[in-house]
Amino acid sequence: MRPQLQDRLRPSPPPEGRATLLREPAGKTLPENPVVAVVGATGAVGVELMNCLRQRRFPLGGLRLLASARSAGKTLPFEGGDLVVEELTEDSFESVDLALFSAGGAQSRRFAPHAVRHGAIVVDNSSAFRMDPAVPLVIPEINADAIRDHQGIIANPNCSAIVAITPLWPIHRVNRIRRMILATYQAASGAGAAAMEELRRSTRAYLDGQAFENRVLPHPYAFNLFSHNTRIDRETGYNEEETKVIKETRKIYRDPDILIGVTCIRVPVLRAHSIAVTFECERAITPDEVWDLLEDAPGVKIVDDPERNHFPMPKDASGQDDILVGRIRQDLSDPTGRSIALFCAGDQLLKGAASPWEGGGDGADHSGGSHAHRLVCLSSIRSITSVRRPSDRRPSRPAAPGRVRSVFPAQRNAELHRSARGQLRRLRAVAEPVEGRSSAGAGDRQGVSRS
Ligand code: NAP
Ligand code: 2RA
Repeated sequence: MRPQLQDRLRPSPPPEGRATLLREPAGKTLPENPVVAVVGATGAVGVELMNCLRQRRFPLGGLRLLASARSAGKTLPFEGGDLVVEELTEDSFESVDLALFSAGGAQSRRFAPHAVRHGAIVVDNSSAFRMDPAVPLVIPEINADAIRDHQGIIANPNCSAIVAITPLWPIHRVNRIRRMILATYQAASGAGAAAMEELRRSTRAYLDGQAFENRVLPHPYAFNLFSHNTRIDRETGYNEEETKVIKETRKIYRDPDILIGVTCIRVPVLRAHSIAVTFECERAITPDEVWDLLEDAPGVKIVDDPERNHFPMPKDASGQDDILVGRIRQDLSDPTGRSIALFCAGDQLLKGAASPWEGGGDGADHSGGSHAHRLVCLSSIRSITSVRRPSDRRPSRPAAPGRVRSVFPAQRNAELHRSARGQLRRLRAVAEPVEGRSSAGAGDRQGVSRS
């Protein structure tokens, strides 16, 4: 049963004709100062996109803000002035070089081909084209090289997938992860600006003892959590969010056989997703090795301070490009020593380009030669110009005030790992079959649990 389900979740070919519709000269690049259109400018992602363009001094040749007819004529502040929001139409992309789509799958499916026809490169945040083989699905820290083959559209992955698999990539590269189990704690921000407002208003109503009718999300949100608000596939039992995580991970990792179990949950957090991750490698692996692999990994910051019980939290992750990773420990349920458990949190509205195009991501040369090509790489995700140059790398970068940059002392680290190894030895002893011993072994197993 299970292999069949996993097979169902493998990447499937796109609907006929779609790849042809998108076909453009492969690897097309941008001018030095591109005219950018933000599609969905009034939404949760759109607002962040504009912040990123401004804060990172993206070399704009012009900026057009597009949204639905409801927002046409509204103004949004940008660089000291006010820009007027226009209604998205098929003709919105005249002289646009780069179109950043964050207005939902239906809008992407309908309008992205028009943007491409007008000569724009589209970076799409929706799920409309992610599994199309003609469309690169890119996390720059992992597969920036895929951008080279774009034919007009570059897709940005599902945000839970980004937060979970970016930190796992440096591990997967050296000791293949054959199986991962994820449990997400997804913030309101992932469901858009209206869901964030529903969380605020329903919490206020709850505290004031007033009735509140939820309109955006399917269940009461204040002081509650629920299974992700996407449709469940009755055949697999997985919802759309979970299915995206599985399929997209396989495409991005270029590993169709990686086994993934995932449960997606919406929690009453305003911003930034958190994910509990357990993964099993092909060979034995220790928390020390994971630390070594992640300490300088692009787009990742270790936050792991057992003394102060300080680990990744959405509050700390909010507003920063790095994904916070901590609670790195041996998974004691695997007596072979091949499994690790960890916890991560990432601001999925921002997350976030490192600089793999500068050769810092996977060791390959993704520079692509021209500055314009680099811009395309940079634009492939929401925080378009969040570039960390080699000189900015963590060891030499002072932590910003109030930011978490905690690494517990080496001695304490060693102690903890010795104790984890001890636990693992005890676990192995319990797991090994011993002649004459009852299979229950409950008393022995208690020795493994925390006191
Ligand atoms: P949102 O806050 O609900 O914003 C939606 C945006 O799309 C608004 O600007 C809205 O304009 C616009 N829009 C809606 N219908 C439109 C139409 N018919 N024509 C033109 N514009 C239309 O949603 P969001 O969270 O920003 O997400 C936007 C997209 O990004 C979705 O595809 C989502 O799946 C994807 N995404 C979001 C996240 C995240 O963390 N939030 C992560 C990954 C991907 P009006 O204000 O005029 O209605
Ligand atoms: C969510 N992954 O949090 C989505 C964001 N589009 O629901």
